[in-house]
Amino acid sequence: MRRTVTVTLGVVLLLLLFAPFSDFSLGVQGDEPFQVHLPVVANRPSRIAFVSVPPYAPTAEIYVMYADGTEVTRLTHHWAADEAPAWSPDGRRIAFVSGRDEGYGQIYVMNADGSAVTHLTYALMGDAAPAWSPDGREIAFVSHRDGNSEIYVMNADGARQTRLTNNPAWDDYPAWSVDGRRIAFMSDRDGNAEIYIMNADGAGVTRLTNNRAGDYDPAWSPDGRKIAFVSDRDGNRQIYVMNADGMEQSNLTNNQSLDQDPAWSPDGRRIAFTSDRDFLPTIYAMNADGTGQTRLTPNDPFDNGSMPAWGP
Ligand SMILES: [Ca+2]
Ligand SMILES: [Ca+2]
Ligand SMILES: [Ca+2]
Repeated sequence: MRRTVTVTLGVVLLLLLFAPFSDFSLGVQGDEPFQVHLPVVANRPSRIAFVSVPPYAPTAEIYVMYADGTEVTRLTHHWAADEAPAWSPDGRRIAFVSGRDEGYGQIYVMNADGSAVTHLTYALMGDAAPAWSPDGREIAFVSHRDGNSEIYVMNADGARQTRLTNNPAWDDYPAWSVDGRRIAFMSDRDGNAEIYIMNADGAGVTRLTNNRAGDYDPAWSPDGRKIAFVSDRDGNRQIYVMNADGMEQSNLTNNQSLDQDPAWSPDGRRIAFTSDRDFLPTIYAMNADGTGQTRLTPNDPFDNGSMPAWGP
């Protein structure tokens, strides 16, 4: 009996002694033995932040996943709605809109892992649609603080909140050009929703679309040449793309469902968007020419996703 115990103990000790070494030898005999020990930032896939209402939860929360739809991680945990995520250019922070303090939306920022939530705006009537400038120093956003929807800009820490548009119309959906010199936005100042661009100081407003349908939500391509946007000119909301001067407007999605919220991948080859073609809104991505439309969030009847923001 005693000998059996001793032998068993000896075997356990031997296993404990050699376990680290066997792990090590397994590691060095693998195909890429040292990859797990080195920073792999250069090979890290890009990430998509998005909004989803979890099962049995009262409101929307912000999630992040890799661009292939894997490793979905929840970032916010609050009974109030959290939505409209926008990446800082370095991928380290996410601006978003939350009703957690005032009950109506205000702009917040958090680290990309959901920590260090900071409250940036406190306006009456609420703020929305944060969009980070390409140099990371400023955030454009929408506010109703002066009586109607206008585009504003502030430093990324919330300082120097400045109005850029001054028009009784609905002005919304700011999107920076990659060189930081211009902001595309939507306005119905000429009778219905159209896409406009202006200089980053609010001057030089130029209309890019001109039709009787609604045109919304511009998104500048990373090379600065194209603007994706949403239009219901063909009967329901679809994703379109045009040159940055408004020429060559073409349809990328063409179906009976609602497709919206276009967001370019950092390499400009793909566009993520929200589609309700599977009943609930979910995140899709397609090639920049509209081909290869694939669902990213799981094909589960309870899964839903919207407002994708494609980060580095
Ligand atoms: Ca929430
Ligand atoms: Ca306005
Ligand atoms: Ca229009």
